[in-house]
Amino acid sequence: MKLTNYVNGEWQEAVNSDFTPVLNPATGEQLAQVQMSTAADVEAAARAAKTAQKKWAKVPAPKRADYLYEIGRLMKEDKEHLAQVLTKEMGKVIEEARGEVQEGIDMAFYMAGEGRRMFGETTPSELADKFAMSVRSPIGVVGLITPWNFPVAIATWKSFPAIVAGNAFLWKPATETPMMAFEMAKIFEAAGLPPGVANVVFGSGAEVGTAMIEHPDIKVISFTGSTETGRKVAEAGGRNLKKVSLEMGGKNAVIVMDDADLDLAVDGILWSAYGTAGQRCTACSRVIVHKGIKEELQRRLLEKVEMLTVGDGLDETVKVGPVINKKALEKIHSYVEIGQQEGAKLLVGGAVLNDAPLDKGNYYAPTVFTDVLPDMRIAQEEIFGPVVSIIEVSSFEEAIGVNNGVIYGLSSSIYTSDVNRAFKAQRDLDTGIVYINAGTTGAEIHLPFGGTKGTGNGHRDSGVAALDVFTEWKSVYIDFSGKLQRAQIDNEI
Ligand code: UN1
Repeated sequence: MKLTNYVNGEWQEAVNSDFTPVLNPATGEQLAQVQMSTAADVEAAARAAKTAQKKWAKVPAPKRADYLYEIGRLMKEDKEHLAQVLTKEMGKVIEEARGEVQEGIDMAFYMAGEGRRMFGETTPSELADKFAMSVRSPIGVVGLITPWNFPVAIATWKSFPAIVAGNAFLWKPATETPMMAFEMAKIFEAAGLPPGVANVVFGSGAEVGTAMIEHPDIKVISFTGSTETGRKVAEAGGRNLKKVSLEMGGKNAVIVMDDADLDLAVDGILWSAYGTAGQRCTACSRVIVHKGIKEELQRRLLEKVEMLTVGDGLDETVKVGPVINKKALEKIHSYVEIGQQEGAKLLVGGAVLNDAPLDKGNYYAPTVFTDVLPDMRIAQEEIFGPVVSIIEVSSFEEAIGVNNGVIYGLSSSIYTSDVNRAFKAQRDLDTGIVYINAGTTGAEIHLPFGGTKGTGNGHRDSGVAALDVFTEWKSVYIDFSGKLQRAQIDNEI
């Protein structure tokens, strides 16, 4: 199968005809070939989007929302097929793939609801016989750059608010997961979205991403990916005076206090550390544990880690799928070596799994390090794989300090049965998402998603906050006095 761009409601070959193979990370098998577009394709898509957006902005928001209801319905109808493609292409286990598609469906219906809200504000004017209000207005053409780890959900967090708010978009999905974008584009087409409102351009970040950021008609760039790339996007975006919304890395921790329900904590750690083979921005990669229960927590955790089945995610009994590609496998292993050199103690895992039947895919053993110190590289840098570092602390305050002592700020979690500690923690943990008595993953689409410090730049995906990225405030004053009324001058009582 050859995946071509979707531009102006048509399936179009890119200007140059280079294709790159798409591989199944579980088997190494080639699934498809994807078009590697150029700046010329971005130009064509931006032109189509600009024309389409002018009309789209005039469609009333509740009508724009009707397309999202239809998109949601089609995704629901196609849920199992979408989940199967997702597992084959990205590797996450089928149960999680179904969950991710569900996240997209939820986003469709939630954002469709915004079509009938999209509240503005009315505000008293300082002048008599004058009415003041602020309304959300569409921005124009927006650019979406999405990662491979959540190829459906993250795309919906960005594209659905863009649609309902009256923008047209140009979407560059990750080169590792174009099939999901292709499936979504088919759904946009089937839902009858007017040509040019949704455009998908496949290709590399260096070529297509750069062209999008440099394009004068693309007013917003919403990016999810690494902090390193995000910084470059922000720099180029700044130069071009674009609004840039960034969601980047994480180094998320689960804190386990000495009054925690340990079995509950172990289940939360397992799910958030090894789900998606640790390849979530929200994945738990540090466990900060009170010294009083460290040995016991470690014992219970190890018992369960050793039972995790690793394999092809299409097998319903498998709990941990492959990682995305060989490069990721090498990166994960290099961190394990760094951890050992730094003096951390490897409790389990720490190896590439390549005995048959796993020899064709990219599998890494679920790994636990202990006796990790907070400033070691394995406790500071994002590994994006199934590797957990256990760090011992002696107090609640120390736990909070260790949690906050990284450059990232996406998600954090604390297990405690003390209600006072729980409330203090939700205030003092300096991440964009905090969980009490639950792991670090599992964000729901109607709440803002994003993080502080090196994770973001103040914007949020998802939730009603996403509308702030894709709309601009317009302040409207209606003077019904029939005479000149001067603000700041004619307002004495
Ligand atoms: C991501 O890791 O990039 O909260 C997104 C979660 C999911 C979304 C993760 N709902 O883990």
